[in-house]
Amino acid sequence: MTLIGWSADLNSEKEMDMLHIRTRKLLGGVLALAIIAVSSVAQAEEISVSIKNLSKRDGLYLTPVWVAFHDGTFDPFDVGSPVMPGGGVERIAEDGDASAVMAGFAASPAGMAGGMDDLILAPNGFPDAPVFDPREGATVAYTVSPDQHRYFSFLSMVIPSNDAFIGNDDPMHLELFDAEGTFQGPIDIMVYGDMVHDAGTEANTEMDAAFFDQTAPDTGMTTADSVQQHEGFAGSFANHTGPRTILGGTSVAPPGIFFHRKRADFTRPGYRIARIRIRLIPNAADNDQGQE
Ligand SMILES: [Ca+2]
Ligand SMILES: [Ca+2]
Repeated sequence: MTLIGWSADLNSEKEMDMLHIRTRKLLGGVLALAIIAVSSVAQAEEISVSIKNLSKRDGLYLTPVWVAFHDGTFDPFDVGSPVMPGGGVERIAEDGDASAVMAGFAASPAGMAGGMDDLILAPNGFPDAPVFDPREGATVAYTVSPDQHRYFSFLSMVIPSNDAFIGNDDPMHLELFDAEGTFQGPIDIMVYGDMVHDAGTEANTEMDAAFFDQTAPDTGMTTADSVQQHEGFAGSFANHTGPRTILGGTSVAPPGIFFHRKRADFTRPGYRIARIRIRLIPNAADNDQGQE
């Protein structure tokens, strides 16, 4: 897990200065008013979330990325344990379908407590499917509150595969704000090839795999294994077994997408799948106050 990381907070000092300015402006008023005003400063932050597929040309695709901002209690999978059959992780990992995880999130304690989730699309790449092509990126802005959205989670399917996906196991690992509400960024989450999970819900036959000969959702040979690090495609650096289908192969549906034997092999040392970059967007009101 040391491969997920982020750099030091560069913004907290400025934010504290802003807080002090606002607090001083309220000193003439009643104490209760000051407390309400200061807490409102801490509660509304604009952030940007940028997803980038880092795999090279003829490399891997990623389905639209499910992202969530929550209180740290939403935990849809654990490495070493099977996922719920037919649940949100299986649907994402096999078909890139986020609807089940979004429904599960909305009904969860984290969702009920004001958690927020979204599906980040990449509409400019492959026609008719908002997937992240190799090298493609997208950025979305969100208004988050340190109280309700302290932690960040994400999930996305690796294409092509039977049930390979990326996402954080520990729902409290990616901390946007500390307990005092201070933004912990700028945050860069690097996802490497050895962080690709196998959902354990479908055999890695490389048949009935998205982009190859999968004809309908939820097909393939069902398994009930634990989530684990993905072994790699057949014939990959880490997995020498079986005839190669994906690596060096060309997709069937949609047709004609080539997957390079090395550039689509996420088990090669240092292979970079994706980067998720989270930044605080400077607040226009803060800037006005700073200039006074
Ligand atoms: Ca977990
Ligand atoms: Ca599998």
